[in-house]
Amino acid sequence: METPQGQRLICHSRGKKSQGLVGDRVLWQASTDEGTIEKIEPRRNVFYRQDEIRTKSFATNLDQILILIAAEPEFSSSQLSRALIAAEAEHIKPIIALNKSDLVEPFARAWEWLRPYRQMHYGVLPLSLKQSSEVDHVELLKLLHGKTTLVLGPSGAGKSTLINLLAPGALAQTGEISQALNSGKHTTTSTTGTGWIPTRPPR
Ligand SMILES: Nc1nc2c(ncn2[C@@H]2O[C@H](COP(=O)(O)OP(=O)(O)O)[C@@H](O)[C@H]2O)c(=O)[nH]1
Ligand SMILES: [Mg+2]
Repeated sequence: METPQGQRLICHSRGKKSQGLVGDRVLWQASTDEGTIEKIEPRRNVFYRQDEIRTKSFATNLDQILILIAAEPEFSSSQLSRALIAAEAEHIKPIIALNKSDLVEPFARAWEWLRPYRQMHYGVLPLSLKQSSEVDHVELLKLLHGKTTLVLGPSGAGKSTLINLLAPGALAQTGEISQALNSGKHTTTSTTGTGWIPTRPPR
């Protein structure tokens, strides 16, 4: 939990099980060394993570999601589609970005493969996050400015690189949420790392 002053506290919920989601706004009360969540404010939307087996609430109060994929490693079309559907269902704006444009051949292949998405109203933003010149990211930075954005994409796409670029040191501070997409009995080999970053300007 983070206070309006930017102080971070570990808070427990009143009930046995935490009902909180990433992005929740809460009313809390200080206890001796930490805090208790008294109430979760109404949510303006909820982003769900879904697979064949279950649906799990994942993050809330979002302005948009950034689906970050890259020329390499290959990405799964079903994960891309699921993310788009989950966003549309909650009226959250999706942005698709294809990273690693410096890898010319795989990038051209992926770009071609994304043609249907480019032809829908989404568009796809080409990126090379490793090239640290601001000019390359100015478009993305404009889209993220002042917005609460959930960044998701497969492992290796460049999420950590992006977060470091936006807020050097943020990874050490906030940590990163990583989890298997299909954990449980019918586990597949696909794993997705997801990082959440508030892209609002610092207070
Ligand atoms: N060639 C190339 N590599 C990149 C680019 N952006 C990130 N990478 C590299 O891709 C790898 C995975 O990036 P990382 O940010 O850790 O991905 P994450 O798993 O989504 O957090 C790292 O070795 C990065 O240095 C890029 O634009 N071009
Ligand atoms: Mg990472």
